[in-house]
Amino acid sequence: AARRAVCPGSFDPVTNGHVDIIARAARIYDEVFVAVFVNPSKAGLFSLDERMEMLAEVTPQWPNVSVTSFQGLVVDFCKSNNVGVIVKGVRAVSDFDYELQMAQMNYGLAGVETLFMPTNPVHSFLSSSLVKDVAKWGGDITGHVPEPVAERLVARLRES
Ligand code: COD
Repeated sequence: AARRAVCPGSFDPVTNGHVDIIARAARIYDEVFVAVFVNPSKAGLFSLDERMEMLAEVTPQWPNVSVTSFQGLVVDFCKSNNVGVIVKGVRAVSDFDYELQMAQMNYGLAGVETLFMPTNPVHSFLSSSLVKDVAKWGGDITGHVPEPVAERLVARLRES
């Protein structure tokens, strides 16, 4: 059977930290789903469609990666799509605390495993929210997000 993994997240927007984890997961598993979590209680800067478009734009070089979305529990997404592993990037010890709780909950709920991947240190301090904040105040985000994402960020923040 094909070994399938999922990289779940908000991806509002996708950063180079996310791309690094997706690329590394694509080397380990036969198929990787990048699944954008639909959070009804949080609007975000980009719509679900925009987030998925950007993810597709920056992952064409990995033919075994596909971009999708999900509502509800990540383990239910796993069940419906025959996915056995959740891949998570861990930036620092501070991430580990909450990620460990989620991993244990997800294993308990459905026997779905979690693979923790240590972030490339060049992305340790990177998050979607920091990128949005830096871009908002005119800071340089080159190297933190793929070029098409940087362009969309600048355009979106100019609108507001
Ligand atoms: N370097 C490497 N990896 C990174 C970096 C970085 N700089 N930044 C983020 N990541 C990785 C992390 O693994 C992170 O979890 C993932 O990318 C996604 O990041 P975000 O910020 O886009 O997404 P989050 O943290 O908002 O996503 C949270 C989930 C949507 C994964 C989580 O809330 C979830 O699974 N929700 C579904 C509901 C559910 O099942 N809840 C119960 C869980 S027990």
